[in-house]
Amino acid sequence: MADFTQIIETLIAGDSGALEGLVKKALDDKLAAKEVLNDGLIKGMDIIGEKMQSGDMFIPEVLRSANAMSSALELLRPLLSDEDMSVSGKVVIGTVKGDLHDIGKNLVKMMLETAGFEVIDLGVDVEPKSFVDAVKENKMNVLALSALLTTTMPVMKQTVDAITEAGLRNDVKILVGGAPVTPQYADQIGADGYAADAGSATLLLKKLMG
Ligand code: B1M
Repeated sequence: MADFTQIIETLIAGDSGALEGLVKKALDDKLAAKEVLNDGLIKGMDIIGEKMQSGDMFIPEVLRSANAMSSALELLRPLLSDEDMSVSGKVVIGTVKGDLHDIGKNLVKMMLETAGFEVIDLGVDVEPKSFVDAVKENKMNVLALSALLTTTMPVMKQTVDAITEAGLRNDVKILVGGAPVTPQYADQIGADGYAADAGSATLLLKKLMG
């Protein structure tokens, strides 16, 4: 496996410019975009999570790293594409109310778009009603919910319930994901599916859309 130590350390340092340079170099050296993503950037974010938990990194530093990650992802975007562009699906995506984490959600959005899905992104901190309105107004057939905090997972259930109450449950497939979410939780709240990462989210949706 290639050595991603420098990418990981630069991500942790939150140096966007240097990180972009390293990612470009890795791609010039013919490393696969998926490898740079999974073994470099995502691994780095996991270490940042551990440092955050142990009090070795604080919010402003984590935010700098998150911004560096986002610009590095933009470089990878054109290379994470899928050859099969034949899917037709209209997806509303967002991070649920109370939750500001958007890197994973943006990655899922990016992969869905490159797989041919039309995606409306409502951003972060999205109320159940806003998801309902977006599904209704745009006649979307998929709702994709992201949550990174155990405290915001219940908002996923509130959102599924709001969709049901609005009479839209049969019109839309609901997909949930995010680090604390499990397949059991997806079942428990009546979602149609759970995906552990952006690649599986795309595969699962292709399957659900038949
Ligand atoms: Co926060 N944070 N954070 N944070 N943060 C975590 C999630 C945490 C695990 C860190 C820790 O303590 N170890 C912890 C949550 C603990 C818990 O609830 N279990 C935590 C906490 C506690 C907090 C605060 C409460 C801290 C505080 O204020 N004291 C606070 C909450 C703010 C809020 O949301 N209201 C907070 C704030 C922040 C920042 C704003 C500083 C920043 C977010 C910036 C941003 O997103 N723009 C931040 C970050 C960066 C993290 C960590 C370090 C990294 C998250 C990340 O981007 N990972 C995170 C630790 C960790 O996850 N290891 C942590 C990379 C990303 C690619 O992975 O998002 O998991 P992920 O997405 C994956 C999969 O989960 C999946 O696909 C992606 C990969 O392909 N996926 C889906 C995600 N959504 C999906 C949807 C799908 C399908 C798959 O279908 C719809």
